[in-house]
Amino acid sequence: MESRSTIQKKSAINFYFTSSITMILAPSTSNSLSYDNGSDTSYTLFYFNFHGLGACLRALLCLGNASWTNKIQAMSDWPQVKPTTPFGTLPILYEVNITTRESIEIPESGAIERHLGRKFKLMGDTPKELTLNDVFYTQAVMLNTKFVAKVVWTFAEVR
Ligand SMILES: N[C@@H](CCC(=O)N[C@@H](CS)C(=O)NCC(=O)O)C(=O)O
Repeated sequence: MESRSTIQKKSAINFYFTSSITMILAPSTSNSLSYDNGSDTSYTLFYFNFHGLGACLRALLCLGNASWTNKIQAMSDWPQVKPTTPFGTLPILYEVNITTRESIEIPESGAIERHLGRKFKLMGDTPKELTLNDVFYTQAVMLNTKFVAKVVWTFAEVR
């Protein structure tokens, strides 16, 4: 059985590993980069110029080979934009069917992650695979929540 601190260190390593892959696949700081795979669905991911809750979503869009735009919100005019969003937070995913013009606006990172997982058929094909995915997902969210609370928002002397 691994110790609590070993598990925490591993979760931090995983977090940085995922972030590094995302940095290669989809830089967070470029303004409105577009990627086009010629499909009839296009996506715009609206988020800030850091990895945060956008990292996993950018990686999913790349792994799904989607046509998408990386729309970056500057912190300077966020106070004006905030009230125009559904919950006053980012990320938001905009999905448009280019043929029918049908569109959907999705707030909440977890909802977007699962939506893209379903769209790109990454959720599993059997009840067992779905459940194992769910277990892994829930565990990853918990580790990330703890990592953010303990490392990101904590003063060095308290860590
Ligand atoms: N439950 C939301 C939380 C979103 C959230 O807190 N986003 C932060 C950035 S990571 C944000 O928009 N902060 C700006 C603000 O609250 O004004 C989600 O998972 O999408």
